[in-house]
Amino acid sequence: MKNFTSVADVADVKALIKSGLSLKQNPYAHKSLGQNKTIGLLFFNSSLRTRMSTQKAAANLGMDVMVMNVTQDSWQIEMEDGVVMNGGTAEHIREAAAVLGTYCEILGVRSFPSLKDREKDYQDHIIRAFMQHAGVPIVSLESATLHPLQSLADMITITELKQVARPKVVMTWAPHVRALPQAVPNSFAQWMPHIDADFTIVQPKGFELNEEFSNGAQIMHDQEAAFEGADFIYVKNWSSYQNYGEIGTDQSWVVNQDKLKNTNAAKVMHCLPVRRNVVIADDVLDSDSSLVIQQAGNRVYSAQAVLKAILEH
Ligand code: SN0
Repeated sequence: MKNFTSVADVADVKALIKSGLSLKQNPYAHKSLGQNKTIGLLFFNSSLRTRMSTQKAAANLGMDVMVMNVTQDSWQIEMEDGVVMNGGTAEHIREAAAVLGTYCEILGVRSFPSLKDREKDYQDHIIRAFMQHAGVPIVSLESATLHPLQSLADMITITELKQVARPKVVMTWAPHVRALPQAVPNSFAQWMPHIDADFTIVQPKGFELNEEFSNGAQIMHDQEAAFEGADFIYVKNWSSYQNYGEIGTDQSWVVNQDKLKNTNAAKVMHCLPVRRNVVIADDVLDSDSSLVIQQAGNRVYSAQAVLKAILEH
């Protein structure tokens, strides 16, 4: 694998999932693979799981890790080409990315969308600029439109814990108090057709995802009907794609224990961070129905499978 920015970068998704599950059994089996290699992790936005799990994954492979919170610790980086840099930005992405490429064998980049300018966000400008100018493999640590390390961890989790050969997986929208990216649901929808599952997305009218990503899923608007017989329920808020960045707060979509009654003892997933009793109720998060901790634990093996594949390239 050269870069890891979407499912399209993966030649064999099932093999990568298998690699993640095998690394979970034997995390230190490839300790010399990353020897004398460095990964740089650049955060334009907050992170807990992605930052720590990717560091751990790199360490398991024997790599050195450097981390920077770009917006706090570095110079303000200019992203536009051809501008006169007489404003707040001190350094251009052309230099910044190229320099970091001389220090690191792999670079990871996290950058969220503005949720104001849809066209610009969906160009995924920051990660593309790094791919263009760094000269080393780029791993998405969540871009404006996709979060592939999360989705791979989700595929690993479903494959690991499914009780039937072809589970029913339902991704449901849930309310939130802030405008959140579509990256996690776009990405989950993009990966789901690559595993054995029946996949439904349910959301209120006006919160349908970009069809480029949701293509192939069954689309519904009635949460109760969608949950019937579900084996896995993936809960996530996202702001509107159509009415770009609009927040949805409809409380009737909060996922609680009562809503699981007609499911096939569904396990509930969420990428975290989750706002309790805004998105998912305590009675789910504090019960055996919740997989969120196991799911987050698998982030290590998702990142490790990806780094291993890049190092072996
Ligand atoms: C991000 C998102 O894409 O939804 C990161 C998820 C991995 N989530 C948030 O920004 C949550 C922020 C909040 O205030 O709850």
